[in-house]
Amino acid sequence: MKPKVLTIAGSDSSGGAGIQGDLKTIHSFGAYGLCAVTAVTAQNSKGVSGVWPIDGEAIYSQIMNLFEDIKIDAVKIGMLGNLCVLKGVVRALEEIKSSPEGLPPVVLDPVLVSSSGYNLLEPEGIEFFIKKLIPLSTVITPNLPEAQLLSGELMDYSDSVKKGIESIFNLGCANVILKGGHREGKLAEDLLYDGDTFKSFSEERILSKEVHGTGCIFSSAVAANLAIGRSLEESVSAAKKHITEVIYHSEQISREPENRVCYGVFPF
Ligand code: PXL
Repeated sequence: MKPKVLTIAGSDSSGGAGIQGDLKTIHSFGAYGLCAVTAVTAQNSKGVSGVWPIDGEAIYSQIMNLFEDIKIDAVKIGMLGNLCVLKGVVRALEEIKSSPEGLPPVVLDPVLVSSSGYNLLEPEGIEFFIKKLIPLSTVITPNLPEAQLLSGELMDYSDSVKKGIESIFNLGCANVILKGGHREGKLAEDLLYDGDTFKSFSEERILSKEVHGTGCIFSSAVAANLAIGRSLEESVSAAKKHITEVIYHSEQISREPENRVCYGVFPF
């Protein structure tokens, strides 16, 4: 039987990020993807023009219905939209955690703002996110701006990067992966911290492309690999290789030649 991965995320009408990007990623690792939709976005390759979060009861019910029936091997959490949805997710995960089966590994992508600058979690939700959702997670996967926001550190040189990662770990998450995409250097270096040691994962930085949905694809690749039974280190390494391939093979989807945002095309 295929391992099952649940993505709790928003719908990206342009098909690159969110639920759509996650399900393609989960499928490409040979796992079976399930989803609980947190919000609908209206967007194309130029950016997000609207976000409609769903009802808190609706997200709770989607998650509980799946867990009641299906053995889920890993969960990925992405965009939440607003505090009501966030509370519905936390309520469901807390109930599952205290059930006899318990919670499978949870990969939390702290999606706060889209690359085009749209709020993907209302600012009122951030305190609850830190207090309640981070402690339920096995691993959190911030990029540099998200890590700066969560840690309150500027993180612009190597000592402050490690200090920032440690302070995110101290919010109660079992592991932290700082993604290297927004950092500088010839290689894109991700850092994994488990409260004890830092492990580095580097791949060639592909400079020429701005690719939509890379954070979603990376975190769902980590979740799919954990579901398959790989260790966290193996999962990060496989996810890192996968996202580098996706960026390399990505294509422009807009008909307008001057639009340079590319999308993963998943030829594999
Ligand atoms: O990449 C962040 C992200 C996550 N989820 C959804 C999105 C976006 C960015 O636009 O639309 C649904």
